[in-house]
Amino acid sequence: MAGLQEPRRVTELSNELTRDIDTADPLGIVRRLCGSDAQLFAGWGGHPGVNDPVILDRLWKLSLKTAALLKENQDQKKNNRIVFSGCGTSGRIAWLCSWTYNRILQKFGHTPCFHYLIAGGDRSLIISNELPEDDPPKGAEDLKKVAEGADHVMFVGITCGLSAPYVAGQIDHSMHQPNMTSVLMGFNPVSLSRNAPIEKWDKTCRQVFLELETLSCTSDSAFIINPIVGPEPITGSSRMKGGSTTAVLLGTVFLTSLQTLLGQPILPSMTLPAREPEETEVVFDHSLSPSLSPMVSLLDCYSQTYQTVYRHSGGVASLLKLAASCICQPSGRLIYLGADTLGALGLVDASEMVPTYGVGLEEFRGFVAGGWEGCGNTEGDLSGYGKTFRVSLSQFESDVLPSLTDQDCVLCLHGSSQRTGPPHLHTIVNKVLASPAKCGLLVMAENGMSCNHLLDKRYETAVLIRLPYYHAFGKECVFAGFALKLVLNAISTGANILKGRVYGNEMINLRLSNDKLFERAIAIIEKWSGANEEDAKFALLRAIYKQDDAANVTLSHPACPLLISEYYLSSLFLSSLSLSSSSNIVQYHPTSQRHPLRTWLFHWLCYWQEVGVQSVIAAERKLLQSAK
Ligand code: S6P
Repeated sequence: MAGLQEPRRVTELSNELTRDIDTADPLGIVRRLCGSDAQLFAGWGGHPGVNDPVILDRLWKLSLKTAALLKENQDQKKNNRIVFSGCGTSGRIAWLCSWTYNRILQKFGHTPCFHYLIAGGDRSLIISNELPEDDPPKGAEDLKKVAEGADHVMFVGITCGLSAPYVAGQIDHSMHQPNMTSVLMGFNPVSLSRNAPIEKWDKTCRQVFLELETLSCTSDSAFIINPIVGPEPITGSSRMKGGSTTAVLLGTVFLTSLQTLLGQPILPSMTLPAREPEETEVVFDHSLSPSLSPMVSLLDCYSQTYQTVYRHSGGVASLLKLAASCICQPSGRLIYLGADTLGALGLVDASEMVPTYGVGLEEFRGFVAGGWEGCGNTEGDLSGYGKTFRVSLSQFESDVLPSLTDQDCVLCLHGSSQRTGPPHLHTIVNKVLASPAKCGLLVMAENGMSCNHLLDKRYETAVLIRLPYYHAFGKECVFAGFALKLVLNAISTGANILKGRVYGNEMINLRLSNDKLFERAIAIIEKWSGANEEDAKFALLRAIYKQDDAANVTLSHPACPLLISEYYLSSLFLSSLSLSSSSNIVQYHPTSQRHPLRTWLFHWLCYWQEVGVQSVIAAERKLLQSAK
């Protein structure tokens, strides 16, 4: 498969800090995630990181350009728009950030001008849908629609792996429009961006992104924001560090621009830039520029938030343990309840479990006070699409509350600045506390706010994280949201690790529902079996199609149209297959407690065995050695 023979993208490498995360206890898991998240701020492998002067300079120029566009909207009544776009988690962060920044504009009497796009539309906000990620023409079409009637569009295409064709299609469109600024955000060197052929398209992501990179050297309408933050703690799981870095970078650039526009400091303690943005020269040493310092201080606020979260590692680990005690039960569930941005972050975290760990739709759920109302999403109330989209607390009360058992964990997410919390949340929480479910409380506390009213001794575990920074512009819980994202990622990842869905630091129960995930699966097989790429791919196809006979597996590349739909269906079939684990596989697994044989990897091993016993023995030996 083209592209697989090349050096792997940083975002698809295995992180050496987490290689044994599957053998760690809850606290050990959180500590390893702390080390991996540190790379977000510290950088990795000699590449420029978020604090590198080269990256800071680009962020600063981008924030100046944004501030100028926002000012034109204010002074000249122009219709400039800022569009964040991405697939999966990148699209979800795009949604959360555009929602927040529009609320800030509205609070200060300005017209909202931030938009988001997510491959597959709003349904992908909470149900993963990877196939539209592979569609560049659809990406371009979605962008054209949102740009209609605008004077200027600043397009920010987010693809953590520099790998999403949907975003490539949009960048390819935007960089050839005179009224668009193109920004590419991702966490690999452009030279390592994905180069695999794309169905229905004559370009690769790399060709498009390299063209943008060249343009960015000469034009102020093209930007590449690609600090390197190291491999993900679970290989390829860009919802983790990739999503967090996206949130940090969008906040750093666009909150700074909003500060310039509004003449209001992001935090009361911050000073406004000393000079007008237009007068600022390009600087590569931020300490020389008084204008740059508020932006850098903002970055530091995120960094301190990270540190504060992991100073509560013990508390995070105890919530993880509580969640895992339910998830490890045969029909256990983890349910997040919250309000506003914090509630929405619960929805997002839960939505990512299906593709990453191959779990059922009911296993991880999020509910938010008010449901879709006030969530700032384009398509409004999505609850008509089915049960999974019924996300309000009332819907929780009718759909889930009556069925809660002691195998369920309900985690209440609170912000202490919501003095009493939304009344409905309070009522529902009381009902949950009276149910057989295990209840946990997580409070993101603002400095100086009392939280006693939230504490209740019926919670099995209650954790309070007091943050040095909480709001931006007095109301939007930007830093509390970032802190919560880190904690929820740790809890849900940890619960899946303890359930046995991670081997070493690989997700081994992923759903093979698009090209990128298919490629990742091949890489996992190569790694554990020592097979070459072709053999690994062939074995995987046979496992998917349940075909032992080579002649029946003629589809050689997932970009073939038939295979796209076929293997999507097959992967669904595979998920159901994976639930019925057969006991004869047990001998291949060294730590069956932790890895309950529900993964396609082990099904693949069975298929492999029938044609190459030696390889299975070698793979088994490897598994056993690494388990020691
Ligand atoms: C990753 C998540 C995926 C990705 C999506 C986009 O943990 O499950 O949904 O967000 O594939 O990836 P990228 O690299 O284009 O941002």
